Amino acid sequence: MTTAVPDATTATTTEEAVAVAERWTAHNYHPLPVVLVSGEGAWLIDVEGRRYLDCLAGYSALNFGHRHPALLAAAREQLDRLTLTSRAFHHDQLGPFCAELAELAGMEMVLPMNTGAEAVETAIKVARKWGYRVKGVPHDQATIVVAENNFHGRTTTIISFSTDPVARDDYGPYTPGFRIVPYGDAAALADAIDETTVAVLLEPIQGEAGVIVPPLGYLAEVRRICTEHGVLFIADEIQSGLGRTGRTFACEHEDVVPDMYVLGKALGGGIVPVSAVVSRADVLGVLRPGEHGSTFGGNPLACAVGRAVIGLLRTGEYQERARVLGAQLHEGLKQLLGRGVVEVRGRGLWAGVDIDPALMTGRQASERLAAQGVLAKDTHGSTLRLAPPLVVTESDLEWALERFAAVLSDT
Ligand code: IF1
Repeated sequence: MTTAVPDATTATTTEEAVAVAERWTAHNYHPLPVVLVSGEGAWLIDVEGRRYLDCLAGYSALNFGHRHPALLAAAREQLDRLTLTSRAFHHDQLGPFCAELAELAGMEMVLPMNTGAEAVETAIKVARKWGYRVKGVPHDQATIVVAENNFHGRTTTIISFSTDPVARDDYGPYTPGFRIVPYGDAAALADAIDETTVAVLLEPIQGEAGVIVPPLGYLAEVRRICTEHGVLFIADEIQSGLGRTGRTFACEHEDVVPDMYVLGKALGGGIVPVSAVVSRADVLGVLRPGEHGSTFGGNPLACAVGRAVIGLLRTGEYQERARVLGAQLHEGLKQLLGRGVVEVRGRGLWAGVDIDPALMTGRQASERLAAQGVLAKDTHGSTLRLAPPLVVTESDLEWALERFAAVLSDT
């Protein structure tokens, strides 16, 4: 049978490579028709040699850009030593990684995992275990308060408390024990807490919802309410953390310290999946051997890369870049208000831009930007998310903003 699809190994054009991927890959994404082959810093090159400025950065998994030399060096050195042992044994990178991450977060203990969703699931399990063993919540009655329009990953339990039908529908039966309240409404959150409540799980800034920054004082109020009710404040900083908003953690903008940080994405330097729950000993200490785990969690290669990432964050250089360049990004975007942009939100090098729906959808905007050499991603409707790597330069941003203005005016 002659197949219309080119042979996977001989595809050379964008169309051919897309056709091969579409033939053999499940269609759980609708990617832009861009086939990338290499990357350096904030720039990418596609299969036909075209260059793009990356303004998505892997949804903040590439805060340090593509193939950061220090991160590659750490990975290469570890590749030549030891990559995986399982947690059945110790290895020489695990202790230092956990100690250095705990110190960066001002915490006492780390549970290393791989993906963000695994770390969120870990936080949920630890909060429930803490609720039963420490707080004394009646067994199998634990509740966790979450926010409308949350995004914490795609496991069956996590989508059980999603309010996005696309992420949730037709995956039932759903995991019980979650209460959903409006994001930004501290009174509603307090009302949802009772003697069964073990935790509040929030993104300090909601990413997928469209880079929604809560009202100033909200995080501090959540912190006060959780302390008052003896409930764990779990901050999902998988996307907002590790420099993206101009601070190591987004909670710092309100001088808030949660009971648990959930980290991921950039912790792996854009090289390997690395995630972790970072907390106090009285919280993570509830776990006994055999009660949780992962084949790859805390593996030597992940820890070596993670340690190099922590080293980059320790100087404060990337947080400063996000502050300074973020101000330039937001100033430039505000110039587009009334010229096709209806609202700009965000912090640091992270923006949610609402485009006038009468002009174009977010998807159309991302397609037109790609044709101009800028890679970005829409979220819902006509919202575009901009999150370049923190290694982006002033002139890169100027160039991208000019192209964004051109896309908006060329309608
Ligand atoms: C996809 C969205 C962003 C996250 C927060 C946990 C996770 C994520 C705050 C889970 C992951 C990714 C998932 C990826 C696209 C991207 C995403 F569009 F899905 F919602 F960023 F907004 N907490 N977000 O943002 O981490 O298990 O993926 O490592 O699923 O398409 P993960």
